[in-house]
Amino acid sequence: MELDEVIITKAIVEQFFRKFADHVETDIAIAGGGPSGLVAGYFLAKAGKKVVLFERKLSVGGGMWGGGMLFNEIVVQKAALPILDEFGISYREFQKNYYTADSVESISTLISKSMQAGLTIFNCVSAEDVLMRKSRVTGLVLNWSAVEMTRLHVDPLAVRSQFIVDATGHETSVVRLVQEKVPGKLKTPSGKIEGEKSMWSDKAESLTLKNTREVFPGLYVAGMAANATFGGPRMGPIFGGMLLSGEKVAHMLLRGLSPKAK
Ligand code: 48F
Repeated sequence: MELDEVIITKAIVEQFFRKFADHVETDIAIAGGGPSGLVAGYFLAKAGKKVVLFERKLSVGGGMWGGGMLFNEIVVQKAALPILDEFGISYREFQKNYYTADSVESISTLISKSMQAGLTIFNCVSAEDVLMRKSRVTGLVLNWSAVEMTRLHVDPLAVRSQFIVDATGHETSVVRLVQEKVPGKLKTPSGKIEGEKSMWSDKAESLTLKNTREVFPGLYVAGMAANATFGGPRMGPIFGGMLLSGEKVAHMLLRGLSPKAK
């Protein structure tokens, strides 16, 4: 049978719009598709929640692909090995408490297993604002990253969720947007973004978990965004804290969620 370019086009367009329309109202919307956002999405989807993730770049995965300084290995400490086991990512012991995993295997597996668990991902889409009702973040305002990059004057669209997770890494994009709109109201010591501190792996890894929490009604932070928001240091290419942070935010949200979005 002859293949028809118009049918190929219709298949993509119709299927995409069905998928998008199905995710304008969800239980959780995650901004940022690095390791913390993907792990959060995995556990939420696995628990049967309706969860969508928007990633600014063409390739999902954030800062994990390149390991450390483009040496494509990551380090994971013992405490996070159960998450590597959950995903089926292979690792080797380097010395006591230091394990290494191939960064490409790690991130590609996080992406594929989270999607297979039910997470829906839209790539090349940026969160450029939030929806807010009665001092609560209730959704994300989205635009194509290409529109953002080319600075075209095009209005965005919006999606609504019971909870939003800022997993945008060092950029802390969503918290930054809230800070601009309602200055001084974040649940941080100063009411503002405290800002990321210099590298200190040990301290950063434990603080990432502690800082994974609600920063404004309806808005949670995970991963490096949590440390940037609450003033923790960066940790470099050790990823246990990122994985555990994603798991922690998922469990916090599962406790707070009312029945599944339609
Ligand atoms: O930076 P990223 O990997 O965040 P993470 O999950 O992990 C951090 C580590 O990779 C590493 C580290 C650990 O040692 O410090 O940096 O906290 O992924 C964040 C993703 O968010 C996307 C960005 O492109 C990246 O892929 N992003 C940033 N701003 C937006 C966004 C936005 N406004 N909308 C959508 N995606």
